[in-house]
Amino acid sequence: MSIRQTNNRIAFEHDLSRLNWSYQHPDLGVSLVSRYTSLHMQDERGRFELIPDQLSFGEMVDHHQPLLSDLRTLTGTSYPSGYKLEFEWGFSPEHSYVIWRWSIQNLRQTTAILHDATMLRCSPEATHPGVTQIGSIDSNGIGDCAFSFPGRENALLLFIPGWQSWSFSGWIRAGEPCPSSKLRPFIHPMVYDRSLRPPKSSGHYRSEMFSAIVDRESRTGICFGFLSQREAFGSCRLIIKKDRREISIHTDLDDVQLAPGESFTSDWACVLTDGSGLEVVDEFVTLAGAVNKARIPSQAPMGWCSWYDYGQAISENIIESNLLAASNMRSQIPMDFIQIDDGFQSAIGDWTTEGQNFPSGMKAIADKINAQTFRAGIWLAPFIALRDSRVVQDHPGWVLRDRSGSPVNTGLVWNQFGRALDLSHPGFLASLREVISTATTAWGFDYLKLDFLYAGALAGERFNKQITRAQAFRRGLELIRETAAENTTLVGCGCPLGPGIGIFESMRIGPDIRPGWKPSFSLLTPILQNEPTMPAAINAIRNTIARAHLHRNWWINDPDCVLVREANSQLSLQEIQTSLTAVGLSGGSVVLSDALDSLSPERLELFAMLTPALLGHMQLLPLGDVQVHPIVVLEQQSRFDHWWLLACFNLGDRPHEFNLPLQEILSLIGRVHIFDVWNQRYIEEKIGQPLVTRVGGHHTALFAIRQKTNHPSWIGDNVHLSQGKVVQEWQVDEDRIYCEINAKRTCNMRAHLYIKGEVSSAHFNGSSISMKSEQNGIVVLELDSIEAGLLELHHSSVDNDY
Ligand code: 9PG
Repeated sequence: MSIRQTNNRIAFEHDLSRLNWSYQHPDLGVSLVSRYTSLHMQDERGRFELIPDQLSFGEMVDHHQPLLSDLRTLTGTSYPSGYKLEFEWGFSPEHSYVIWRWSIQNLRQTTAILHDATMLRCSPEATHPGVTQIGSIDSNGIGDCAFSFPGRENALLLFIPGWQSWSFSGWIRAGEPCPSSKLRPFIHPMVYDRSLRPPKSSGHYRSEMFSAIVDRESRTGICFGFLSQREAFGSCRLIIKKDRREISIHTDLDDVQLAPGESFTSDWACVLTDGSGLEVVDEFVTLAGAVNKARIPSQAPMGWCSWYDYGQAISENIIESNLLAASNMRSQIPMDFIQIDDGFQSAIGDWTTEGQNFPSGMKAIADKINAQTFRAGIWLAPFIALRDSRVVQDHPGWVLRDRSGSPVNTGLVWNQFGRALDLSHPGFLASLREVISTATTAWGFDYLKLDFLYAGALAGERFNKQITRAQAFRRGLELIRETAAENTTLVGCGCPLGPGIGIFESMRIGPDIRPGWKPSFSLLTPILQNEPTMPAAINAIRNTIARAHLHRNWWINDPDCVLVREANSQLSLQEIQTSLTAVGLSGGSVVLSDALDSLSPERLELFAMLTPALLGHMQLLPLGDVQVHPIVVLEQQSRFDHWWLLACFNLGDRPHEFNLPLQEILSLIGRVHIFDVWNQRYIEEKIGQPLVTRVGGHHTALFAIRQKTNHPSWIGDNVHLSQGKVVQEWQVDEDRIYCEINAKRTCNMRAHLYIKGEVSSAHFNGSSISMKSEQNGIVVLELDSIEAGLLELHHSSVDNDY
């Protein structure tokens, strides 16, 4: 007996006699057969694995889901051993995914404890040895469980999304280990859920929330895992070896208590396959964004942050002098907010008592920032505290502890071990509300950078034993969201990603930047070079590329600040350009964190090229070594123009030669205009032969690429990273070009245009300007101190074909 649903891509089938289900995408050669969800749990009879026995299915129901696609849902119910287990499956008649979740109700007279659940298991092994099974399952059904996926082992890429903002994220070649931190007690509690570092055995992987596998030859991809992390934290396990391919999905139930009559419902899990290569992840995160009602403002935040030049050594005077500088340079460097970072508070944990370096108080400084018409931003780390803070001294009961009563390990923070706070404790929740309303209502800040949030999601013995840590964490975030006004921008940082969707307008998606390429910490520096999550330009850039797909699906990505200063920095100009390319092509928030009065006009211009943020986000291409030499593309479009930004990042230490098959990447024919942005240099290429470019270690080549025709064309400029967004209107007659320009700031513009005929006159806002002709029909024009205006060019037409 079976229940089978199909659409023109996939088949989804329940095998009732064998008690397993299968998902197949025959055209792509993907198939998986899994057993049903089972739970590890315990009651007064001991520990056991609860497995559904006979499933009785309900009717199929069609649901109109405005955010997802229309879904056909099916439920199945089972009553093993005094519990009600219910499954719900959603099948999309149009798309190639299925979703499912489960719930358990305790029909017995005693409290049960839930340890974990396995929601997908495609391996033939039955269960954990030594665990009693309750329920019944045909062992043949388990033997059928399997996962088949096309592709040779060394053509497969696996996606690791990473646990929280600072955790490593990236595409790994199957067989290669996932980069991991060596600093066990100091870093692991921060960046790995339950401090679990990536498995060491070759071919084994663990991934938080979701994962993906892509065969770079056939472009077949599968993405699987959870669409939300509100009820429980989940993870995926993968085994990819020559002779063995397995995937599984697990739910961490935190030993939560299930009282008689009570029930628990899981988050939705999902399996999705398609043939779009690495973009299979985009499709998955789009679904997750919809399920969680992501909050996505139309504009990416733009501003200044005190942290990366001053650290904790800030004061009222420092903030005021930077405010003044920001205000004075506003027409050249547009910014929306001034954000005060760590250092204003009397202690980590005591947020409402200002330190001595802010004698006028936080309301006064917020008022001053607002008076200059900037939004006022402030940093808070509301889920963590240091041992000597008043909050820890006065409320030891709010500190999250392990079974032995010791505070749980938060990792090494500010050179000591911190204290995590219990988000299920009513006393703490009341104080949390107070902290948020003080910062927003009493002081007047409307941009909150909320940091070290992972501390609220650490495993421990909570006050309320009937909710999972994911539920406690999510409710804590919801309380913050409700307390802050609707128009307050919340930026998450150090935050487990899944629960933040639908709460934060913006989220840090990588480790901290630092004014140096690699991690550094006094004498330990030599052994920290490959630490993947410590502050370093390379670590911030790597995650910004790897997590680009989250942008505008889950929130506005915060790729962390940019540092362009010459003094007090070890970053070379080329390293800064690499960082600017990553931040710019992420489309995310654009935040400067240098002492503003220390910056040269040239360096300010570099930063200004990122304002306003680009629309869209870069897409990583499955070419070459995606870890060390990632190649990304971002398509740009306007009413009258269509072009691509293509960046070749060399994150390695040695020069690298990139071979770009442009025809394949951009599907263009004939000749193309290529503009080398960082060298402001024109290149013309005939499509067909690959573009070969040698890029130094830590450098990036950024190209703007357009199809070449006889028509005049904008080629590139020094004003905006997009290489064309300054052009608001573009009209071409037989012998005239009208071009409306808006730089959205005052600047000295240097633009490259392609004009086949000779330019006889050029005017900007009615005044004659001079232009320089170069080879290949390229003309260069320079306009000093402009913001917006009309550029009018007369030229001899060579061909009459436009
Ligand atoms: C303020 C900073 C900045 C920065 C955040 C966060 O000790 N530590 O392990 C540690 C880790 C991260 C960190 C600071 C300290 O950075 O990402 O932007 O706000 O806090 O303290």
